[in-house]
Amino acid sequence: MKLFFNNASPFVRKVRVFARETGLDKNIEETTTAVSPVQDNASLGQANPLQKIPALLLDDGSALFDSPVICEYLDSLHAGRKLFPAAGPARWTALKLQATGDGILDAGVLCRYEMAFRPKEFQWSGWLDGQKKKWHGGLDYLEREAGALDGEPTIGGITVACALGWLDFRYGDDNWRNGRPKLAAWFEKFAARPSMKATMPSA
Ligand code: GSF
Repeated sequence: MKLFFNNASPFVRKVRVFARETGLDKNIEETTTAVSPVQDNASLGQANPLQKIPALLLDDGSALFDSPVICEYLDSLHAGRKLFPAAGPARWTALKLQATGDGILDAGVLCRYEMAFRPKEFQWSGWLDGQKKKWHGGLDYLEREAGALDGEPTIGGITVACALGWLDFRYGDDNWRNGRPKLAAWFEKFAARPSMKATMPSA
């Protein structure tokens, strides 16, 4: 399997952490891929028509995207404890945590694109503030529901941890830990896992 990846992408990090937690990382070759919302990347487009990473090229030539789909596929490949719980309350909790982490990232990534790619004269602070409100809403929700993150890792915890790690990486000044002590304490423990330490973001 070949993973289109770069070290700055939090969605790719989800897949890399997931692969390490399930012992599948040795089966995945990584190919460095630059992405931009305003530049064509035809070779990535063959694997993912949306031209986003992560995309996973399988040995039969087919490809999977996006991060939730790739992670669920990886979960089908190993015989250990499943990180996507089977149908029932635990599954909905894990999926909702995943959706919250992904949503925080979607909002944060859109803000970065606004600032990095849109010409300054067209940037709109009201729009940036609106996205920031979304990611802060997600963080407040996680603080209220922090108990749901306890226990063995699931796709929910992995996603939330990658989102928080990315906020540290890109928006350190925003200080997401302020007023969110339970989430901060949970993250400190989770971030010490070898899978997280081996996948620290870098530019
Ligand atoms: C989001 C992937 C994404 O935005 C997923 O895989 O879960 N829902 C998808 N990837 C970004 C890179 S990153 O910030 O992780 C990407 O590929 N952006 C390129 C673009 O053209 O938007």
